[in-house]
Amino acid sequence: MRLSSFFMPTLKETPTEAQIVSHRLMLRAGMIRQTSAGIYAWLPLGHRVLKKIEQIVREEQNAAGAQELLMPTIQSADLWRESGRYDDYGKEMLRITDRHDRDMLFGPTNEEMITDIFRTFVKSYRQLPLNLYHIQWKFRDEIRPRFGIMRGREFLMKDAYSFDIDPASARRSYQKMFLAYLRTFARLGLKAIPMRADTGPIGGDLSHEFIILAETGESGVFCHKDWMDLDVLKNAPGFDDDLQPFFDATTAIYAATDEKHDAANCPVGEADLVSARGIEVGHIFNFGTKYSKPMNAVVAGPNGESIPVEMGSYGIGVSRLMGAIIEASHDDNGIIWPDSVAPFNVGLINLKVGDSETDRVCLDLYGKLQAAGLDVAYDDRDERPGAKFADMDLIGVPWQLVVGPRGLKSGVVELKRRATGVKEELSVDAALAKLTA
Ligand code: 5CA
Repeated sequence: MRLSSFFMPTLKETPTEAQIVSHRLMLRAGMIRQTSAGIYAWLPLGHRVLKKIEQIVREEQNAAGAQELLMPTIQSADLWRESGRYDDYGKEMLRITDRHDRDMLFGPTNEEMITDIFRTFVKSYRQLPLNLYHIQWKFRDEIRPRFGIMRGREFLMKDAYSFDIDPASARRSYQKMFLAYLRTFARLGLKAIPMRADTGPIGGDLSHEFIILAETGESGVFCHKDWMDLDVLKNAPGFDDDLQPFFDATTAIYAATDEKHDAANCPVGEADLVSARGIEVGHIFNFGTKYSKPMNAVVAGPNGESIPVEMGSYGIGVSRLMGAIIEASHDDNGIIWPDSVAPFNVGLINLKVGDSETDRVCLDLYGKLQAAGLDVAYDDRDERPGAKFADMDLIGVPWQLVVGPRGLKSGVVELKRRATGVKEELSVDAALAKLTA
C-alpha cells in the first residue's frame, strides 16, 4: 500500500474524549471513527488489524475441531421466548419491530438460534460431539459504552457452541476450547489468565473468563503470583490428547474474578496473592441443559431414548482484543503491534521522494517485499522525514526500512525494529534477505 493514496486520517492532537491509551491511539492512528455512542466504523488501518485478529481466532477454533458457520444479526423474539430470556435480558437487548409488527431483535448472543438450528438437523447421539461457531457483530445496549471499542454497543464476537451427549463429553469440549483460547491469545502476543468466573445471564455453573492484566481493565481480579511469569503452554497437550491433566494443573494455580474471589476463604496467602485489574477478552461457559431442555433439543441415545444435549458456549471479544493488545503493547510514540496482527509487516520509508535513485531502490524493494508475501506500507508521501518516522511509530509497524540518498551513496539502508528501537545499517540485499527470511 502506498501511503500517498492510503486512507489513513491520522490526528496530530491527542483526542480529549478518550480516557485510555488504546482508545487515544486508535483515534490518532485513524483506525476507527465513532458514528454513535459505542458504535464505530472501522477505517482501513483498523479494519486490517481486525481481520488479522479474526483470522487467528478462526484458525485456532478450526484446529480445535469447531466448524464455522454464519448466523444473522437479526433474530426473531419467538426463539427467545422459548428459552425464557426475552424478558430476562432487559434493556441491554435492542428490540426491533418489523413492518408486519413482528418482534425482532439485534442479537446480543446466539444460544437460542444455534439451539434451534441444532434441533432441526441433529437427531442422533452418533452426530455428537459437535461444536459450531461464527464470527459476527453483536449489539448490546450497554448503559455505559466507554473506552472506545473496548466496551462498545456494537462489537465483533467469536461465539462457539458445543453439543455433547453427556456431562463427561461436555467437559472435554469445554477443555478443548480452554486450550484453544490459551493458544489464540498467545499467538496474539497476549498473556491471558483463565479465571473462575460468574456466569451472569448466560447461565451454568462452570465458567472461566480470560483476563489480560491492565490497569485500565474494568474487572477486579485476583491471582497467585506464579501466574506472572508462567509459560502456560510449555507443556500443553494436543487437542486429541487427554486434556484433563493439563486443565487440572492450569486451573490449580489460583485465579478468580472479584465476583468469585472470597478473601476470607482464599487458598493463597497474602504474600503470594496479586490483586489487579484486567480486561476480559474471552469467556467460556458450560451450562448443561439450560437451553436444550426448554427448547427441546434432544437426540436419540444408543437405546433410542430421548436425551437433552449438554451444551456450552464460548465467546471471544474480537474487536475488544484490538484495544487489549494496544493496552499491553505501546509506548509514548504509539502502538507496537505484535507481528501476528500488524496492519503491515514492513514500513518502507522513502526519505527523498523525487530523488531518482532513492525512488528506484524503494520501488524495487516494495515489489520484492510484496512478492515475498509481506504487507508493505510504502511511505511515498511528500512529507518531512520526521513526520514519516512519527507516523510509522504511531501506527506501530514492526519493521521500518528507511531508504535515503545519503545511505544509498554508501550502499546502505536502515532497518529499525519498532518494539526495541534497535537500528542497523545493512546493504539493500541484506535488508531484503532479513525481512523475507
Ligand atoms: N454467549 C456467551 C459466550 S459465546 C457470551 O455472550 N459471553 S460474553 O457475554 O462473556 O461475551 C463474550 C466476550 O465478548 C466477552 O468476553 C468480551 O470479550 C466480549 N464483549 C462482551 N461485551 C462487549 C462489549 N460491550 N464490547 C466489546 N466486547 C464485548
